[in-house]
Amino acid sequence: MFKSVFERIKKGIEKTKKQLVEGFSKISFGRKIDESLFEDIEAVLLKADVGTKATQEIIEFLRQESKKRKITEGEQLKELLKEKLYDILKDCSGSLNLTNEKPNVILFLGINGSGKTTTVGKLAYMLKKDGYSVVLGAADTFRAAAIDQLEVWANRVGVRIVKHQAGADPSAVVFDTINSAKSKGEDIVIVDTAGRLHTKEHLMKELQKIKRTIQKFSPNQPVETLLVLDGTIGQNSINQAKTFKEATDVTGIVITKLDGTAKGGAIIPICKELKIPIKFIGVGEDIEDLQPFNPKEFVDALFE
Ligand SMILES: Nc1nc2c(ncn2[C@@H]2O[C@H](COP(=O)(O)OP(=O)(O)OP(=O)(O)O)[C@@H](O)[C@H]2O)c(=O)[nH]1
Ligand SMILES: [Mg+2]
Repeated sequence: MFKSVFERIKKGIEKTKKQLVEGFSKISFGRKIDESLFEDIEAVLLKADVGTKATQEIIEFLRQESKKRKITEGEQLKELLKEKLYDILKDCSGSLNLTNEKPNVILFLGINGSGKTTTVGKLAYMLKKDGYSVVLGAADTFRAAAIDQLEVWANRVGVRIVKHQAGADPSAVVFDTINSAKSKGEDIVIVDTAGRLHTKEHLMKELQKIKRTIQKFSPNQPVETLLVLDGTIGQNSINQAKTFKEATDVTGIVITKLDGTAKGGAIIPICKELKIPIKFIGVGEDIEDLQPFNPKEFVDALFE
């Protein structure tokens, strides 16, 4: 039995939902709106890692709007809250930039363990299902195990992989991958990279070299560059993301592991502060547990 997309998201963010809903269920909404109700909601939002700035904005909105709309019942505040969360998140989504040029190149970035390789595998599966021919580039040459891990995904999904020895130049792998995809007329190249914890200068140099390599093939095209952030660290991922953003143009964000965290509320400050579209969310370790980020479904799932 296949679960529907909605079921998957709902399941995926169960812990976040629990954090919010449990908190809300402790608050008795069945009372008239008063100051203590706002305080209770505020506490719940902070606990879900929505962050102080966004939480204040949300509470302020609830206060003013409830007055303006002459809302007096606690239950009605819940609808207002949903409205506000959706309003914030609706500008944060975006879809994959795919052009007619072959191959399209999607570059993955992110620190160790954020979920890059897993997401590369899931995305390859999704795109293959959509009818694209996909090839993976094993540009995480830092460890042999990283190449093996990507190869396992390639076999699982049933797509080609281009790899070099461990220790090879990542840009050389990228070059060979695109080159071979081009000669075979394949649609999409997805590049996995190493989790980078070196200096910022090192990061910048390496990424720029990889990007130059990609742009040799399509000079006028921005490279779809997806930054993978670990959802379990909540707002702490924001500074990490800023470092990558300074190093290179990031065109989209993937937030992983939303199934394993009560900090899913961080998606709000991530969206507000980084102003980079969130393109996908990871909601589990299965091959199908990657979903396009849909703000409406996300907010609905939080309150289901
Ligand atoms: N629960 C859950 N686990 C995930 C998700 N995405 C990735 N993981 C797990 O996170 C761990 C790290 O994932 P990787 O894909 O290896 O991360 P990486 O960024 O490639 O790591 P490095 O190659 O070491 O930099 C693995 O155990 C994955 O199964 C997700 O959406 N949900
Ligand atoms: Mg990896």
